[in-house]
Order: sequence, then structure tokens, then C-alpha cells
Amino acid sequence: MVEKLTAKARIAALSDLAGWSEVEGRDAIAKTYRFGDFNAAFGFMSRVALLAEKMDHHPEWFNVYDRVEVTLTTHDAGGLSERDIRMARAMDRFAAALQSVSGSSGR
Ligand code: H2B
Repeated sequence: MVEKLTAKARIAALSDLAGWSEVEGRDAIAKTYRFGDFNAAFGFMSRVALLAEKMDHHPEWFNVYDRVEVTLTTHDAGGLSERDIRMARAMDRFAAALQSVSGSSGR
């Protein structure tokens, strides 16, 4: 069973993540990534998909061309857990690598 983050751990984890915000009305965090084109956006999603399977932890997301909107929460825990924070950090690393290749702003 995955445990929800304590209030203290949650504040510490969020202060460490850039561009992620809390979702209104649910215990989840969200971020919108912008890439140079669809190829880069889908490359990002492919990397995340492989990690998601490995971690058995899957994002909620929405893609239109170069934009990927991501929401992370742990359904089994009914809120934010350490798995979401690990996933968010990995996503930021994948995105940074792809955005530096494509020259996108990353917003
Ligand atoms: N992903 C997310 N985000 N939260 C979960 O609680 C979760 C998951 N649980 N992926 C996993 C799959 C669970 O349903 C399977 C059966 O292990």
C-alpha cells in the first residue's frame, strides 16, 4: 500500500519542483510542458510511458501537438505520494533533455 505524503513531506517536495502546481479540488499536482513539435512531445511521452510501466505508476495526461498537460496523483492512496514526486522529477529530466535538443522554451 502506498502512503500519502505527510503535510511536511509534501511542502518540502513541492518547494523542490519547478513549474508544478497543486490542482484545485483534488490532492494532485499538474504541469504543462511545451516542446518544439509533436515529435519531441511524443518522444517525451514515450520515455514517460516506459518509466510508468516500470514504476507501475501512471500519469493522467493530455496532448495536443507540442503540448503535454500532466496531472500526477496516486489513485491507490487517494492523493499525492512519493511516487508522484519521483515521477515529476523524472519527467522534468526527460523534458529538459528533449527541450534542449528542440530549442523549445519549455513553458
Ligand atoms: N498509477 C497511479 N497514478 N496511481 C495508482 O494508484 C496506480 C497507478 N496504481 N498505476 C497502479 C497502476 C495499480 O492500479 C496497479 C494494479 O498496480
